[in-house]
Amino acid sequence: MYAPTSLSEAAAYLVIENTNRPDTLVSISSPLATAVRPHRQETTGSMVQMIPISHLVIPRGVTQFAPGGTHLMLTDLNRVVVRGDSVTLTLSFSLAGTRTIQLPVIDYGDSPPVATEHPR
Ligand SMILES: [Cu+2]
Repeated sequence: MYAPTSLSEAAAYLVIENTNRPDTLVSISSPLATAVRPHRQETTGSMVQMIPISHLVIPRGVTQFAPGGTHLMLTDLNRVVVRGDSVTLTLSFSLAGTRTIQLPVIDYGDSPPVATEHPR
């Protein structure tokens, strides 16, 4: 996740590897934020819009969230996070159940960390 410049919102990116049947991400929560929702970004001309996705389908294989595309939007943060912190996210999938992960906080311009977490 990139260190946010305000407490109003932060964008988080991750890689989900699904070795099973297509699944659906039904909800996400974090102790850091009032709400976490998947968004996709759409560019029409010079207009950039973020559109909430209520049920994000996770196909078999690798799903990459990335700047300019699908991301998780955390809103109403309850504390300041800076580079080096980590943020807990709990993701609930309709088939795979609940997974809790730790997302490292980096600054814009830092290279994204290599995914190493394989929660069970
Ligand atoms: Cu967004």
